[in-house]
Amino acid sequence: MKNKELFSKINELIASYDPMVAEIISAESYRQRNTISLIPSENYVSAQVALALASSFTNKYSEGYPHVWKEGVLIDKNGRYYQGQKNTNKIEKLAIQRALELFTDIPSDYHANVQATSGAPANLAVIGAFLKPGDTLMGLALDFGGHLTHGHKVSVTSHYYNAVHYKLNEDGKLDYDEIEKLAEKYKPKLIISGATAYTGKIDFERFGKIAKKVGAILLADISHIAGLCVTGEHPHPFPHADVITSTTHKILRGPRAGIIVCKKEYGPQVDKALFPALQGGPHMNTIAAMAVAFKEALSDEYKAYTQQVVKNAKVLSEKLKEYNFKLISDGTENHLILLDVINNKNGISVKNASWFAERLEFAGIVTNKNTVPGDAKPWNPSGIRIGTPAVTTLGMKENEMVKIAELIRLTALHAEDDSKLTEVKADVELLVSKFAQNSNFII
Ligand code: DSN
Repeated sequence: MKNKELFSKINELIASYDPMVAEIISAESYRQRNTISLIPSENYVSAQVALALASSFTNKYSEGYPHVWKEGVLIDKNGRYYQGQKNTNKIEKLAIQRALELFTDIPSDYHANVQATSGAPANLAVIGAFLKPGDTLMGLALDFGGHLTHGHKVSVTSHYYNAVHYKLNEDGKLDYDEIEKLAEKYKPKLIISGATAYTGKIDFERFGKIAKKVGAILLADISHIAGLCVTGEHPHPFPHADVITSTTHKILRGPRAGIIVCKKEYGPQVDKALFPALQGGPHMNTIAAMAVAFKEALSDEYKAYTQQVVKNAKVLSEKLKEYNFKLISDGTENHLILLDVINNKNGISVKNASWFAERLEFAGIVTNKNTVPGDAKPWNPSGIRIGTPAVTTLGMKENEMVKIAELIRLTALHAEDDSKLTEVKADVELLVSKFAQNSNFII
């Protein structure tokens, strides 16, 4: 049975009990099969990841860990609070072992925690592991591509800690001399390198030197680029960083969850900061799905996938440039492209980025509005963020990127014209449904 038939049978089963829910699930599948997802943090999972999520592990409570720490040494001994953990211990140990294999060269020097329910709790746990309330952390400012949990004013990471921020330079690049100056001035206990909307390569070695100089822990939040780091398409944070965090559902194509990998010496405090300090029972079905996703990410097919993600981003960005869109940092060195659709007098611009994101969706192209460096109003940003992980999973290559650039251009040029955008939408559906139809991923 093909994956598509299998999942349609599963939905028939849901429909036989709850037609209302089944109908909404079908509608979402239809939406995904007929629109192009260019949101760089989205992807499609394999059937085996989806089915592990639906497994009996969802029934189990497993507070604690499949190990205990004794004087800084990890002991292979049941560290759970409830009975019935024979299999949860096996699956979590397997996920940890695969995570270490995937993220490190010398697994025995590191520790992995696979219990964070997403990237935000993973970051909170790491901050809690190393900082006391009131201590200083430093990260990239949100309006320059940083994340809420890197100390933004609406996040608990600035309510409980003293957050200071570095920005990008005028070319949209990290300015390491400036970061070093700020670190020397504010003496943060934790420096966060990583972003949600940064199109350049990150020099983790330089970050590591800066952190060392001021006595800070270096956290590399690689949620967006994890897949590129583990396959060599982007420099790896280790051994320069002390800890890395990542979501597992973006380019890693796993379940919606977070992972923390740290130098072994920090294992006890990181584990304690995640549970019991921050979370309760781990989601064991998600951990099972993570183990599957890590096996996939260790394969040659996955390496080829990440190479294609980068190639696709290059072609898409070059084509958009050719069409006179304004790209922050003039291109991309990863999978992510940031368009300034407002401040571009001599090229393609629109009246409002939020409105343009809606018009793109009308045409079947799903993106997100985003701040660009220097935006004064994060709620009314000037940018559109796009990326290639999802379309690459569907099997799209350079030719399709050229087509997608053309469809974005047409949408921008005719943004006010519903009938023209309906034509674009028909082209989008034709393009994506062909790939969705043949894909073995869950779409
Ligand atoms: N929502 C994530 C992203 O899209 O990058 C960040 O949390």
